[in-house]
Amino acid sequence: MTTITNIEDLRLLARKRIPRAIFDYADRGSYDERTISANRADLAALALRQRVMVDVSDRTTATTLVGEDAAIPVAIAPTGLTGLFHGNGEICGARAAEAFGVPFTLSTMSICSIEDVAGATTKPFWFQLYVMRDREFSKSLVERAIAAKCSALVLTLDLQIQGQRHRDLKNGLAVPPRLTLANALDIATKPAWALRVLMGRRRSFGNLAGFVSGADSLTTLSSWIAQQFDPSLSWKDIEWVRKIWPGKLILKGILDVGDARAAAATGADAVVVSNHGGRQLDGAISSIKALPRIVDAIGHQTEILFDGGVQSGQDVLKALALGARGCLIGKAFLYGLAAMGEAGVTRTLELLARELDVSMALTGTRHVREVSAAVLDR
Ligand code: HOC
Repeated sequence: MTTITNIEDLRLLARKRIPRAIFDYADRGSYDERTISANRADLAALALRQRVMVDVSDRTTATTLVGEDAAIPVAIAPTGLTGLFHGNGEICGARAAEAFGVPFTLSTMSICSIEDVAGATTKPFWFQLYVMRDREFSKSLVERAIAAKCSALVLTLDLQIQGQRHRDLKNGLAVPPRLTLANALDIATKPAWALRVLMGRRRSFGNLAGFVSGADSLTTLSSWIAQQFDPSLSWKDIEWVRKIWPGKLILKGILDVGDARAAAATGADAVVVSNHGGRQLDGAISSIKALPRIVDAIGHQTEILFDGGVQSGQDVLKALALGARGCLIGKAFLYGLAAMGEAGVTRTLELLARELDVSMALTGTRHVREVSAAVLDR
């Protein structure tokens, strides 16, 4: 087997090991995928500043994210359908994150439920909420997160309706996966995946069991989202969330300075600068381009996390240089998971940690909390 030296190696392995429809769900974005490309290109365009003759023998990548210890400034992002990438995928992700010492976020649209993940881990994880039209159901999800002792609620703001993902439509992506002739032929070449996922107990949305008929046999995911997700969500709803959730609140999906100010005014503990990994408004600016503006506007009052195109420790360093406290990883997490299960998620985290540590040393940085714009050559 090829030696895995970077996230791209995990991505290529993932592509070989899981059905194309599932891989594409993670790998691709909405419409013409301009934003997904911009996320990567704008990160790549930032140059690092090489420094020499600085004693970097004593270094640390450790930090805190919303007050929680993190071995590296990274948290696992909420990703839908994670349990289809590997059997019990959310449990694998949460366990790997726990052992490595970084936060794990469980999506509302997960395959393993809140209770499944809580039962398989010992440290609190973060829960991501999509607000549904049925507010009582949304409230019940929050109550379940409280009962499971989740330590933060990540409220996603940028998916009131779904940006069209051409590839998912063309692939006929459904949950649980549908056995069309094309899918069956594809799956036949991935017997290990089929054994783990299709033969396993968890193949549909764990958190939604019993919620709506149709959630178990969706024609298209986007039509189901259109029926269920609440497009009327607005800033006044944050007060409602505050009433039902007593813990730390993280608002995800901020790209605009005006929105950032409104988010900070809610008193949220953190915001995530994000364009949903290029999966929502195609043509929106890259997250890294938005980051400095948002840091300027609200960095003095709110912790700022970053999400969008992070595929290496150098990307993490660049986001920190522009004012982020830490980064969320979605695709890099799913590639590791799909490639090698829990060990693959650990590998993703190890790769990011090692690259971050080496890049810190070569930019003359000892402590991750000391990273500033000075590590960039501008
Ligand atoms: C119905 C499953 O954040 C994404 C996710 C989840 C959206 C719901 C998908 O795909 O961007």
